[in-house]
Amino acid sequence: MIEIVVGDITGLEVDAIVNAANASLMPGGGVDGAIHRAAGPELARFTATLGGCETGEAKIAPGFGLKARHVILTVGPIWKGGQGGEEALLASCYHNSCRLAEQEKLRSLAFPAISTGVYGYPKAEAARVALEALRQHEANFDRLICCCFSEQDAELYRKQLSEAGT
Ligand code: AR6
Repeated sequence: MIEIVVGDITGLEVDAIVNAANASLMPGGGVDGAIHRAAGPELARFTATLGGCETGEAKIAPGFGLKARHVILTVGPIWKGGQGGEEALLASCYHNSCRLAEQEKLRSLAFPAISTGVYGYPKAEAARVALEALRQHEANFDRLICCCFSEQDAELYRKQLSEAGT
């Protein structure tokens, strides 16, 4: 079952947390800034060696100072009105992050609401895309978590889950 939790993703004790990064993989703001602050400077030193990341792709790093053992870095699409392939790119972020975790035999994985902050993706739409993609990987994990930063955001996820009849 997909879990919807409210809180700061940096505090989760899971095999990996996913970071909503930028293409350079250098520390930014939002959840990315929080993850880098909690992991410590080793994370940026490591991500500097990864050669960046294309939108929709994912890379993996150790968790360093985090409670999570790994960080999966993915780059969400910047919302441009929905005609620029944003939905497929956002779904790819979820699929590719899950695939990396599956390859590494990780059993618990937590996602933030990728692209819904600075990148401007409408939150309800993003929740639908996230849940549709994650449902396809659910069976491969003991815990698959959507970590929302507010109760309001979590409510959007719960609404999508109930509309989908799960
Ligand atoms: N834990 C969980 N969720 C959080 C946290 C947290 N600690 N902090 C913020 N959120 P954003 P994006 C939520 O802007 O839109 C960075 O500068 C937040 O409420 O972090 O993909 C990168 O370097 C929102 O719902 O990511 C990129 O340049 C969600 O995380 C750019 O921002 C995503 O918001 C990526 O933009």
